[in-house]
Formats: sequence, C-alpha cells, structure tokens
Amino acid sequence: MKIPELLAAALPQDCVTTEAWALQSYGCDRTTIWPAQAVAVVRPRHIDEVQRCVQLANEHGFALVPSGGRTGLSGGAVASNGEVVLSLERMNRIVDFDPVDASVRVEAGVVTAQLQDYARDKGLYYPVDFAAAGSSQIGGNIATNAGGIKVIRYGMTRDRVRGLSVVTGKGERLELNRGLLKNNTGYDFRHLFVGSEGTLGVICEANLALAPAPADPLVLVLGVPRFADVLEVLASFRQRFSLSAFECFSDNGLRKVCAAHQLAPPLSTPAAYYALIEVDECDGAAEQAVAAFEYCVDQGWVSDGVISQSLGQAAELWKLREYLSETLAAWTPYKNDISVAVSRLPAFLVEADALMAARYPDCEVVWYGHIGDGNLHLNILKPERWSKDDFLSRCSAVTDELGDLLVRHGGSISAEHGVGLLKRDYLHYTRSPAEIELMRGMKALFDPRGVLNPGKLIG
Ligand code: S2G
Ligand code: ZN
Repeated sequence: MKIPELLAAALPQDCVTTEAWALQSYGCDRTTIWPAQAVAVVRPRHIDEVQRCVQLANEHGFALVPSGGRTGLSGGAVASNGEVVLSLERMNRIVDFDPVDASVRVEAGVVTAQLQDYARDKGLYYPVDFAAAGSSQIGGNIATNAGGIKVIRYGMTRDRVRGLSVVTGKGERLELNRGLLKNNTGYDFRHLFVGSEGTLGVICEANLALAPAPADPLVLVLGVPRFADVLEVLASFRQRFSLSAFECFSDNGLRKVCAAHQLAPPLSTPAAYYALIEVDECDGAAEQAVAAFEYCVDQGWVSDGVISQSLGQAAELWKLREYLSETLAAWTPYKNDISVAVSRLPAFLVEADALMAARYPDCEVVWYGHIGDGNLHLNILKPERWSKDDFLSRCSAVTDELGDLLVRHGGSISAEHGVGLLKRDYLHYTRSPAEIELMRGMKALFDPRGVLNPGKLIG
C-alpha cells in the first residue's frame, strides 16, 4: 500500500490530500531554493491523529515534515525529498486562558497575530513580534524559537514557553513542565523541543506566558552617520529608558522601502544608518526622549531625528523597518542572519563590510537588524545579470568566510532564523564537534528511526 493510502486508511477521511496544489504549497517555506516534492499532506485536527501519523511513519519508514505557517527562511519546513507534510494548521484552538497565571494554552496551529489579538482583548500582551506574524503559527514559532523586534525587553519565544504537549519521533506523547513557573525536577525537556525545528518531536500544544500590556509606544528614528555610534546611542537611551525595541537599518535599504511603498524618508537629511528606538510613552517620556536625542546630537553621534507624536506616526515609522524584508525580496537576496555580543557589533560589521566589498564588489549589500540584541541581517542583493543559481553558489562561499569571522567574534551563524537546510552545513562555526555529537545523540534518542524532518538542522 502506498503512503497516502496508508495514511488515508488510518486517519479521518479529509485528513490526507495528494492534490498537486497542496503538495506544492505545503512543501515549501519562504526560501526559494528547494523544490517542493512532498508525496502527501496530512492535516490532523487532534494530537491523537498526530501520534498516529508518527507511529505509521515509524512502522513504514517514511519521513514527516512538521509544518506551520511556512514563513521560515532556512528551509526548515521544505519537503523536497518525498516526505509527508504534517500540517498543524487545523489544530488552531485557543484552548484555555487563566488571568491569575497570565498564561494561555494554545494549539500549534494558532496564528501568531491571532494570539497577539487574543492577549490584547484580555488586557495582556503576547510580545513575540515580527513581520511574518500574520502568517506564522505558534507551533512553528516554538520549533524555531522565533525572535523578532521585541527580544530586547521580552526575550525570545523560548522565554514564553511554560509547557508543551509534544509527540516525539518515537510516537510517544509527552506533557512537559505542566505550565508551572517553578518545577525543579531534572532535565527540562521543554527546552530541548524549543528550537529543535521539528527534528525531535511534533509540537501540538503550548502553555505560553503573556506579558502585562505595555503603555502606548513612543518611537524615534535617528540618523546615525557612523555605525560605531549606534552603540553610543543605545547606551544613552538605555540609561534613561527600559527599551522595548532598538533596531538599525542602512540608508540603501530605507531608500528601497520608501520607493516601493511611496513612503517619505523620515529625515530631511539622509544618514548612513538609522536607529529605530521604541520606549513606553509614559509621564515625561517625550521630554526624556528629546533630552537623550539632543545629547546624542551634541556628542556628534546623531545628525537628525524624528519622535512620533501619535500612535499613527509611531506605526508609520515602524513601516520603514518592517517593510525591509518583503521589499528586498525583489532582489532575491542571499541572507545571513548572524549575531555577536552587542559590544562586538561595530568591529564585526567593519570586517564583514570589507569582506563583502572584496568578494562582491558588484553586489549591493543591505544591513538591518535587532541591534539591541546583537542580531544583524545581511542581505546580498542579486545583480540583474547574474542567474539565481550562479548567484547562490557564489554567495554560499561567503557564509564560510562569515563563519570564520563569527568564530573570531564569538558569534552565531544563525541568530533567529534557525538552521534548517540553509545553515546545516555551517553549524560547526557556532557549535563544537562535541555539541553536534550530543545533538545527534538526542536525535537518535527521541527519533530513532529518523522519521522527523530528516536532513534538517543536523545532517
Ligand atoms: C527581520 C525578517 C526576515 C528577513 O526583518 O528582522 O528577521 O528577511 C527578519 O531577514
Ligand atoms: Zn529579524
């Protein structure tokens, strides 16, 4: 019996499809490198059905690719080797909420923005936020430990997870940590599954900590002529505020966003870099922000700046940063999502910029990222005349050289986008041989037949 028939015989009628549109759509994520080649798509409605799928995969030796919103940028959710896509999208209930615990229990298929709205309606806040939140799903956010623009204050998805219901690669169901704030009873397996990219188990439900609702945001965009001075600006604002965001982007990226979206540049005088800073709009915040801005101007770190006067203007200023990713997609950029200690960013960027200029003199490079947590997104834009394959093969070499640079600066080859297929062969730049061996040991323990997302994260 073929795999789709096996699945159809064991699962509810409408769970399994082999329609071409589904195999294509569910077999890829936002990377455009690997062709979708799934043999079937299953969309369970209940954890029992997920468990049955995993058991069948073990019994018959086929591979499963757990799938959420497929907004990933590292190929972690692509099915390009005849796998079965296991989509959690139909498991999309918000199961429970407790105001006393300020926690919510959700199924994996809940869309991130849906949870953000739900939390807001409860007078609370789900603080993991990024441009793809309207499409990404909570299960995928947990499997990739999604970061985004508020990590500087609220941490990554990992810091929100109080409990998980998972089905391991062996088909065992685990209830992890029971949503407890304190539970000191040995190895905390919950944290193994966070960031495991669907290679150890399928995340079916999560108990997530919500945060108190923040005050209205005050947003500043400041022109910074020299990147090293961005850290001076960060230090100045940190002295006065508990920052909720500190982002940075280069002028060439801003110009593309303004052109593509008919947005006015934020400042009358362009600057090489822009710092976007968000603080809580509470008593005296505006005066403090003006004082900090003026101090930075006096020190020569900032050339010009704008401070939001309304929620609407704050949202408009955020567009300049949030539209970067989708705008740059038009140049099929080769992306590197790296991190170093915040203090190392200027030295790293000087060396990385020099490397790009030496290797790719005829490619435009756009930098942006979450400077407040040491995360930079490097986008090498493909010149018109280069074929996609030629560009990709030439850029892959730069990741090795960036890897060497990151080793020297003690950084990570993947700050928030995960490893997937894209960074799998570069893992050694950040993880030691002993660590990678231990990761393989865990994979063998939780998924001995290697049915879950084979080839992703660790080769
Ligand atoms: C960001 C989004 C993905 C990308 O904008 O912070 O994480 O295109 C990115 O780099
Ligand atoms: Zn990012």
